[in-house]
Amino acid sequence: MEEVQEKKPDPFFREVRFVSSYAEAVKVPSRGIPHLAFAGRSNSGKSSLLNAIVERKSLAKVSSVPGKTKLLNFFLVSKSLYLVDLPGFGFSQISHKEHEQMMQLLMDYLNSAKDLKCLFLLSDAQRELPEEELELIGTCFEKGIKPVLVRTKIDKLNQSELSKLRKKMKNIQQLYPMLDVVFVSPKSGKGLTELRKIIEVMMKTLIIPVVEEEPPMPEEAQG
Ligand SMILES: Nc1nc2c(ncn2[C@@H]2O[C@H](COP(=O)(O)OP(=O)(O)O)[C@@H](O)[C@H]2O)c(=O)[nH]1
Ligand SMILES: [Mg+2]
Repeated sequence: MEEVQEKKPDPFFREVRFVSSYAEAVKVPSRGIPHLAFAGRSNSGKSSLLNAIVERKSLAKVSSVPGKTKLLNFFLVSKSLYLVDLPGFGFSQISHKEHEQMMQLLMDYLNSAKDLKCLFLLSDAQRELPEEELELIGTCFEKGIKPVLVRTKIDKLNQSELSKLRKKMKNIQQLYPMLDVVFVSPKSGKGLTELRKIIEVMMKTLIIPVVEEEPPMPEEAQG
């Protein structure tokens, strides 16, 4: 069934501003505000998707030059969450050294950021899903970070390619039953409502319940 594309403005996501960039994961401060990060190969569509979610044309830099962004870029949404545009990690067969460096930066971030709650792992729908992406999904589950597999540029597939992709993704979900898989195209708007919904639901589960404090002991009963 085709998804209905909503075009109405989203006030929550529209309240967004760039806050800062970090070249090292250990420098990222912990403020108790959840991080939702966008990872994936260079050119997989991270910046385009982030812009589409917040309904801005060029908040995150959309680059036609692969691998240009090498920093962790933080965008604060409605003072409630950070969307993090992560550096693309390239294909190891093309640029081995850079691939290793960017993978290391991503792993450092996964290991050190207490506030990182969700990783959107983007992968161009026209390509096979690399083994490394599957491993990353496993790593996220191990660390208690919610992974969401996002197949991008879905507008470039025809119906038969789409149904093949759906089957493949179902197989992956048999491997990881808790994995959300979303098909998106910032170009056509497909999948954006679904992604925002995932974020909304996750934000609700993240609200730490207020533990009712035990009433203080009366003075005479202490000690
Ligand atoms: N056709 C199509 N092109 C896209 C889509 N998303 C991104 N692109 C293009 O893919 C290229 C890389 O996108 P970008 O967002 O910079 O990828 P990043 O390197 O992962 O941040 C750009 O030329 C985008 O215009 C999409 O959904 N459909
Ligand atoms: Mg980018």
